Amino acid sequence: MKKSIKENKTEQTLGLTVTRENNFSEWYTQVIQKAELADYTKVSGCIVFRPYSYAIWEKTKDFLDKKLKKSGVKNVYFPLFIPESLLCKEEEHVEGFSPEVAWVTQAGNSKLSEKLAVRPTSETIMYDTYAKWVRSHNDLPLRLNQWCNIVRWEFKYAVPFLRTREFLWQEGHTVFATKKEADEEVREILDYYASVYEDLLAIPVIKGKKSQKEKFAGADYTTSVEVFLPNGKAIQGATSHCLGQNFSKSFEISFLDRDEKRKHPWQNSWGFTTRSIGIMIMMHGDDKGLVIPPNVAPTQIVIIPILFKKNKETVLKAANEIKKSLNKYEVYLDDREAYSSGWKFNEWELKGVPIRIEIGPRDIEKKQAILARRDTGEKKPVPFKKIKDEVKKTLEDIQKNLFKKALECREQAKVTVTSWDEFMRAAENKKLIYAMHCGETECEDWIKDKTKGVKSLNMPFDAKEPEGNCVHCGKKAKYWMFFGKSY
Ligand code: 87F
Repeated sequence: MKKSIKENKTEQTLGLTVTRENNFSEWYTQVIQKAELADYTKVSGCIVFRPYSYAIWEKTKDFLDKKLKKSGVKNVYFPLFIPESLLCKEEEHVEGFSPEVAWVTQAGNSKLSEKLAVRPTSETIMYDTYAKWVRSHNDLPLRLNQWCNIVRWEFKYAVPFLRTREFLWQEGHTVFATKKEADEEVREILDYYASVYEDLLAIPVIKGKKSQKEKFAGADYTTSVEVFLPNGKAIQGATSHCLGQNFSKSFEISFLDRDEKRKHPWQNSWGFTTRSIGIMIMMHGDDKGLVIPPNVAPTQIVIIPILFKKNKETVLKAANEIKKSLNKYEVYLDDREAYSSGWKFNEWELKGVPIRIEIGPRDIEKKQAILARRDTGEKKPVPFKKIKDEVKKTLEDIQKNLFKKALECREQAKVTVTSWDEFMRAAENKKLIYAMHCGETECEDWIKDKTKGVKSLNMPFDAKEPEGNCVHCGKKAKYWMFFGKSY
C-alpha cells in the first residue's frame, strides 16, 4: 500500500532508535515517551501519568485493594500537610530523610506560623490521630490504608516511575494488641505484594528481611520483595515494616487490655508504589517496545482489519463479530482509516498489546483470522470458531511465558559466592550475588564503597542456616544475603 508523505514522516519517529541491550536507559526513556505512558513537565523530577500508564496503575491498584479489603483493611484519607512539630516527633523516623522533605512556609504574602511538610509518608499525622482513637483492646486491631500521592525531594537523577519527586502509592498503617498479630500481618501483606508482582505483573520476587543497615530506621524490622532486572540491577519492589512499639511510645498510643493493664500497642506500616509500573516496563520490554502481561494490560487484544476499497464492509463486519465474541476481554478494534495496517502493527507492538488479530478479505474466504502474540512474535491462522478458545489459551500462555522468562533471566544472573574475590568479580559482571554476611552495618558500608554501590537486598525467608564466615570481613556469618547494584 502506498503511504502518504505525512505517514512516512511519523513512521520514522514512531519506533525505537536504540536497542535495550546497547543503551538500556535511552531505550527506557524512549519506550516511556513513544508508548505514551508518561511525559515530562516543567517541574523537574515529576512526570505526567498519561492514560496508558494510569490505566495500568488502576488495574494494579484494584487487584491489591481487593486483597486488602478482603483481609479487613479499610481505606481512609489523611491530610497532605504535616506540621513540623509532628513530623519531627519520632527522631529516628525523619533522621536521614530530612533533606528530602518539601515544606510549605507561606500562603499568599503571609508567612505561616508553623511550616507544613508535604507528606513524604504519613506515619506521624496518622499516629497522632490514632492516639485519640485507640482506647481499649476493643478498638484493636485498627487497620487503615490510604491511596495517595507522596513528595520526596530526591537529588539523585530522576528515572520515570522508579524515582520521581512525586509518586503514587498506598500506605497501610495498622495497630495490634499483640506482637504476634503484628508479625503475622507483616508477612500477610508482603505475600499480597508478591502476588501483585508475580500473578499480575509476571515478575518473580525474592521475599525476605532487610539488613540492619537497609531497614526503615523507625522500624523493628523491615521485610521486602526484591526484583532483579535484565540490565543487571536489582530494585526493591515494596516493603512491609514491623514498627514494634516505637511509634506507639513516642505518639502516646495506648490501650486498656483485657487484664486491665494499660499497654502500648504494636504497629506495622507497609507501602506499594507506582515504581511497579517502571519495573514491569523494564522487565518485559524488548527492542520493539513495551510488552505488557495480559493480566494488567489496558488493552489485551487489538483487532486490525485489513481494509481495501473492495470488501471493506464485509471485513469490518467480521472484525466486529470477533470483537463481540471476545467481550469479556479488553478489546480495541482499530478501524482508523488514516493509518496503514503496517503502521498500526508497529504502534500496537510498541504499546505492548499481548494479542493482535489481523483479518483481511482472504482470511474471510478461509473463515479464519491471523493471531499474533507480542511476546514471541509468533503468528498463526485460527478458524473463526476457535478464536475464543485460542485467545483464552494464548493470553494465559503469554502471562506464564513472561514470568518464566523473567525467572530464567534472574536465575542465570544468580551466583553464590564464598570469597571476596568472587564477590568482586560477580559485582563487576552485574550478577545477583548470594553470600553469607555478618550483618554488621559497617561491613555493608565497606562493601558498598569497594564495589561502587553494591548493596544488600534482603535475607530470603527460605534461606538455609549460614555455616561459615562473612564474605567480606571474615567474621562468623549470621545470614545468607542477596546483594546487587540497585536503583
Ligand atoms: C522521606 C522523608 C521523610 C522514607 C522519607 O516504607 C520521611 C521518610 O519515613 C520516611 N522516606 N521514609 C520511610 C517510609 C516508611 C514506610 N511508610 C509507610 C514505608 C511504607 C509506607
